[in-house]
Formats: sequence, structure tokens, C-alpha cells
Amino acid sequence: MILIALGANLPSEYGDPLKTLHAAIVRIDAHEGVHVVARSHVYKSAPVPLSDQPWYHNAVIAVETDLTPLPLLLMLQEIEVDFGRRRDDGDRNAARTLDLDIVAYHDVVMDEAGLEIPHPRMADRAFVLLPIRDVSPRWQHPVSEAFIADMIDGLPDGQDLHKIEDDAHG
Ligand code: PH2
Ligand code: MG
Ligand code: MG
Repeated sequence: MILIALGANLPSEYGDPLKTLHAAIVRIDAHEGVHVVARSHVYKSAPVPLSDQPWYHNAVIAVETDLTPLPLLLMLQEIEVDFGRRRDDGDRNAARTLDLDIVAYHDVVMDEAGLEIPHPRMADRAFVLLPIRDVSPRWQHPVSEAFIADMIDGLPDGQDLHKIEDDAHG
């Protein structure tokens, strides 16, 4: 399974973060050779690490594609830029209009050209793990082989997030 995490905590030209996530999913699915096959609920989550940034909206989608990981990443980065993403301050955790991260790509394990798969920080992030469970309740981490339910049980305490009402979720 190929899993992509979406996050947004600043408005974009598509509207508020929820509208941005919806528009981004449509855009990804419209790309030639890329099909969105499942999507999670949308969650509102406190920024990690905690700061005075606005809360995020987060979701995860599953896609099917013939694109290999690096071309897929380049496609996602183009979409981020189209949605107003700025990368000028070098802060990995800066507030953003749209963040698209490859969380997992089947069983691929790689760390090259700025792309690390599976995503190295996913195990600590409720805003990634809970949406993965929506998409694939029996998903297993390709390296640790942990089930998603057990990864959620092992999350550090104190992460504030909740599922939001989202009429577009089928
Ligand atoms: N993304 C980050 C850093 N912190 N916090 C939340 N709640 N949601 C995110 O998507 C997020 C974050 C870096 O990509
Ligand atoms: Mg990210
Ligand atoms: Mg990113």
C-alpha cells in the first residue's frame, strides 16, 4: 500500500485547511497514472511540537500508481508549490498551506535524495497513525512489522487531536 499524509495549517488559495486538503486530494487523483483509492477522516491536531502555530488539519490517503518513490515525491512537491507552499526558512516544522509526505510505499525502505521511507517520525504522531487506521485497519509497518493498532497503543501521551465532521468523506 502507498500511503500519503496530508497536513495544512495556513489558508491557501483553495480556502481554509479543510478545503485545501479536499482540493489537494482531487489534484493528486487527477494526475496521470495516480489513483486515490482510499482516504481517511480529517483530524484537527495540535502542532507537534506544541507551539503557538494554528492547529493542523491532517488526513491520509492510499494511492495506486506506477510512479516510483522519487517521481511520486516530485509530483507531490509540485502540488505543494501550486498550493502556495514556501520553503524559505529551512524550518521543518514551519506552518504551511500544504504538506504532502510519502509515509509508506509498499515495503520499500529507502533514505536518499531527501526522501526517507517509511516516514521516520510516524510512530510518534497520532495525526499520522489514526488516519492510517481509517484507511487500512490491518496495516503493518514494513520495518518493525508492528500493526497499526499496536503503534497507536504505543503513542506518546498528550497529543491533542479529534476527528472533524466532514461531509465529503464517503
Ligand atoms: N507536520 C509537521 C510538524 N508538526 N503537527 C501536526 N499536528 N500536524 C502536522 O501535519 C505536522 C505537525 C511537519 O511536517
Ligand atoms: Mg510533514
Ligand atoms: Mg513534508
